[in-house]
Amino acid sequence: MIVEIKLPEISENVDSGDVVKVLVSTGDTVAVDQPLIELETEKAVFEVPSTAAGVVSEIRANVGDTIKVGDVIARIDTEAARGATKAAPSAEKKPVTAPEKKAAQERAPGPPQPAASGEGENEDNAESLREAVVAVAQEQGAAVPASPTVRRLARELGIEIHRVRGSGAGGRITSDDVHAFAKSIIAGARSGAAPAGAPVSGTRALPDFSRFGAFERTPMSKVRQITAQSMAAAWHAVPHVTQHDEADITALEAARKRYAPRVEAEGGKLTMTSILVKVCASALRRFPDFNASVDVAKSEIIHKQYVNIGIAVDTDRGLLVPVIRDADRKNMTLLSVEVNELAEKARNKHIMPDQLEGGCFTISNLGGIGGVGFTPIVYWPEVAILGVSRASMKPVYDGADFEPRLILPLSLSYDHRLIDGAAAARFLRWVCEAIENPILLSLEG
Ligand code: CAO
Repeated sequence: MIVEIKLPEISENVDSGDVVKVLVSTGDTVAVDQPLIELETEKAVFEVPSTAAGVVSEIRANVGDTIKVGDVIARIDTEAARGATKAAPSAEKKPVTAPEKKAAQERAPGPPQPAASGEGENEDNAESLREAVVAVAQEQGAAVPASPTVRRLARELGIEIHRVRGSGAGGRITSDDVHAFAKSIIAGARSGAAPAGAPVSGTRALPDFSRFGAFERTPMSKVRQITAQSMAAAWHAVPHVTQHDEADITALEAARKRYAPRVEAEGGKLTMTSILVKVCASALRRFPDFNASVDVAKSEIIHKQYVNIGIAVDTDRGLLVPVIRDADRKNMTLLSVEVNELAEKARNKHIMPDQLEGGCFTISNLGGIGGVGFTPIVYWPEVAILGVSRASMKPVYDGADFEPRLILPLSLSYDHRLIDGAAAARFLRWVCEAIENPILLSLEG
């Protein structure tokens, strides 16, 4: 029997992706869950597995194609499948199962959406509001509606997509819009005038490096391109300030070591990161302005009633930020299991786009590598991010003597449009005190 393998539902608001790699050839024997292609969407790069075992009789997806949910990727002859079995689960190739994905979707309240028209507003108002929202989002470098193909075209032309005005429905940017924008830049350059919305520093013409020495050019990976876009956009949209503080984790570290085997028996790893997820989830409940987004177009603040925490994970493809849903409702063992699992999936390309969205606040722990402090970039549309550096022994004066104490440096970057310095200092102090006195989590968290 010939089975058609179609592109399954990816996540909310993502209905297509670009084929980055084709991982099988016609005539190959494939097993269930074996990756067929690598797909890039606006959110992530991930592998799409086969749902049938057999021999590949046809491949419909080619590198560079944009395919939609429901499009046929390959045809598998299941009858010719002698010896093709279910892929053996391994740490390297642990698949994301459909029930896992469904459970994640059911748990997930979904990502924060661009503001839509309020109830009761007439259609004209709704349309102008939508236009205003798109315009502001574009000015701020926020996520803008455009297909991966159009984004790629903009990248190839060295144009920052959020600078382009979309003429399509709901402000969607078309390839004609990108071409028109490119022409306006060329016309502006010829006349010596900078066109409105001309690209900023990142896209300025580079010098001729060969004047200074030898060099080579290598293509940016997809994850690197996405990171470059979202970091530059956040940098332009959010006025950043970073607050630094220190927590004494001497007692916590002893407790972590004591209880680590218990958590390990449940499949988790009790680390500073998973402990901080618990502490920050409680802090977000106590300080709701840190669990918010700014809607500039409506002059409104969106306070979220759910607490989803993103974890920055260093992978060989670059930075990925998987999200732990409802972190405030999970105990530390569960959180430790989930941090471990999501970090593994991110590293092994098994993370799905919907596991990378919907975050309220992000934790970036560089302490396993080193460093005494850094200024993380707020992960827009969130309003704050906690940077964690390496804990080290320091002499702390207790009023009589210097005591050796294990001190953890913490750096909180925040969106100063919404959060003032005093509020940030209070938030971070509370986090430090909760780390030093975990009873605060029960009393106030
Ligand atoms: N201070 C001192 N030691 C620390 C520490 C800290 N802040 N954080 C972790 N460590 C130690 C751990 O205790 C562990 O030591 P042992 O092996 O002796 O137990 C070791 O460092 C490695 O920790 P880990 O990486 O296994 O676990 P983690 O939960 O601490 O980190 C994760 C998980 C996903 C956050 C981490 O692997 C990672 O990817 N970090 C990089 C994040 C990043 O790139 N941020 C930058 C974003 S902006 O570009």
